[in-house]
Amino acid sequence: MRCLWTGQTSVLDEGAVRLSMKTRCVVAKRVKRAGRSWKKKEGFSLIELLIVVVIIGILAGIAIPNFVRAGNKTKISRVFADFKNIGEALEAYAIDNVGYPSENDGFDALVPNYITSIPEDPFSNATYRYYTDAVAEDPGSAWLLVSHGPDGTEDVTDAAAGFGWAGADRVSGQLGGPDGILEGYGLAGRDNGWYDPEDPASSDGDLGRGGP
Ligand SMILES: [Ca+2]
Repeated sequence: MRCLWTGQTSVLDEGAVRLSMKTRCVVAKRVKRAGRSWKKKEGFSLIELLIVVVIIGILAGIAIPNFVRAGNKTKISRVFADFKNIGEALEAYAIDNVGYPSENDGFDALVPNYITSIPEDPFSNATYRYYTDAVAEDPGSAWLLVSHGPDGTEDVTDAAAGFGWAGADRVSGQLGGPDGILEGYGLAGRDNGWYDPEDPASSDGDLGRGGP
């Protein structure tokens, strides 16, 4: 707001108008000064801003890992629920076909007669991995379903572990996760074996379910 009073008078009432305009001018200047002063007080100093940034950083440092852990927990539950459904489909298939699908046939052999669709691994956004000792000429005796686990990378593979299908390493049930078995399939004591939420060394581990 600019004060434009120049001392000129009105044709109606010179005194009244001049006084009124003078008053307006003074008020306008004071309001302007008050506004500047208020704006100065309103702003933050650099130190205040830095303190706010540090506090936000500390809070984020606490909240983000908790958020990630909660997300992982939900996904782990989903993985094991999916494994249960796929495992039941594999067993139903084995009854009708006297054996499990080979790794080459994979989940395609199950859909749609034994399961409507195969859900994706929430940790890889791709299909779960399926391992079995069944081959075209051999109905096989076991299967293993594997998720990438919270780190989102493939760590447990037949090539890495050398699965012993008939040996003591074969497991029935959940592998990794809060309630899962942490050994089996030649992966005991390996950092890149099954995912153990309590053990940071296994943070890249995978999740699995062995059957029957
Ligand atoms: Ca992994």
